[in-house]
Amino acid sequence: MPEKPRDRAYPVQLVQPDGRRVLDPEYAALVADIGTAELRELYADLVIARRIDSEGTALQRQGELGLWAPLSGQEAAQIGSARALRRDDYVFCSYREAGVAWCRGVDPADLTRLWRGVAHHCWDPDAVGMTNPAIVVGAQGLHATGYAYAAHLDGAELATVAYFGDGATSQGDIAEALGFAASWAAPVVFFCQNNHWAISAPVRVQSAVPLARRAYGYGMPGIRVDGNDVLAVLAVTRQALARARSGGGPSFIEALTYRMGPHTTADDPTRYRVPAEADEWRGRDPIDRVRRLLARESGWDATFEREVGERADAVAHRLRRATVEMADPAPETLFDHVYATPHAELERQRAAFAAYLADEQGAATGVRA
Ligand SMILES: Cc1ncc(C[n+]2csc(CCOP(=O)(O)OP(=O)(O)O)c2C)c(N)n1
Ligand SMILES: [Mg+2]
Repeated sequence: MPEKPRDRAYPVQLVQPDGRRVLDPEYAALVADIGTAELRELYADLVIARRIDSEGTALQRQGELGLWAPLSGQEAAQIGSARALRRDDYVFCSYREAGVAWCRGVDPADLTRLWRGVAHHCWDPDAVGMTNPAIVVGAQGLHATGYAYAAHLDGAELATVAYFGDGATSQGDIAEALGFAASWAAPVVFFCQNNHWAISAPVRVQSAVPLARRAYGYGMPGIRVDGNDVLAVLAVTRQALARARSGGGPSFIEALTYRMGPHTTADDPTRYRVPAEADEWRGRDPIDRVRRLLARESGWDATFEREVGERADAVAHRLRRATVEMADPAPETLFDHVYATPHAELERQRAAFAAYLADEQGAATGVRA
């Protein structure tokens, strides 16, 4: 059995919202190498993640994307966990992890292809060790577990991370992944971003106990962390990854955070939540927190702030330009890459679709085939 995690009354936190450090020798030791220079880089990552997000949202509002799933508010959960990873680790994500993608080295020009509807994918997963956005809630937990277990059999010292939300914990796929991973000691970290909402369903209807506590029932440690504290998230993720890579099996991390924006650009959160909730979380903003910490520890100046802003703008510019210049694919290519090998039914559907398109064109031009 895994060690029963110490039942902490509060989530792990290393920096308070006002930028003061929290005395926690156990977890501070895990990020002892993060000095001012490294903290500045984490700050830049947080700002860039938010900038990617605001650009994605703007592009959707301007009609350039069909959909965008905003991450605003969740930057520290994504950056802190992703910066704990090694190159050969593998990320299995949901649809909201553009900040993780940034850390994995996904070209900003590749981030929107799927959301623009011009391809079935955004980037080459093996080039960056991260899967493409997955819409089927929770499915990636199984993929992360299978990959991790296979790597374990191969003797590879790597770990996988499954990113999913609070709502996904109610999915059978996540339950199956947790059970299998624990029983077979698969080196996977289950990283749950508890942003308190699953579209319009509040987290309280997903579980009667803190989500992390459920991990123990599956046979793995579960830990709650302040998901808006990038250093705390880095610390707990490093701990879980080290455990996974050294044969200690899976862990469950519940990062407490908040989705500041809508579920997706197709959602209107004013219909199901009160503004006071977001106001409260604004006071725990993950970027303000690191800015205050840097200011307290003489790591902040106007030049640095300007440079980070310029870096973020350059990323956003690349993302925007690539998006608006993406060519529309030929409609028949919709059928490509759906199956590994062609088959007769697929060909029949492709031919029927081609005939339909020809008919549509004929109707538009007045020339019927
Ligand atoms: C299997 C499945 N069921 C339902 C949906 C519709 N759906 C999309 S996102 C979502 C809520 C997920 O909430 P959560 O896991 O908390 O993640 P968050 O969106 O908050 O990041 C639902 C129900 C889906 N995409 N897949
Ligand atoms: Mg959620």
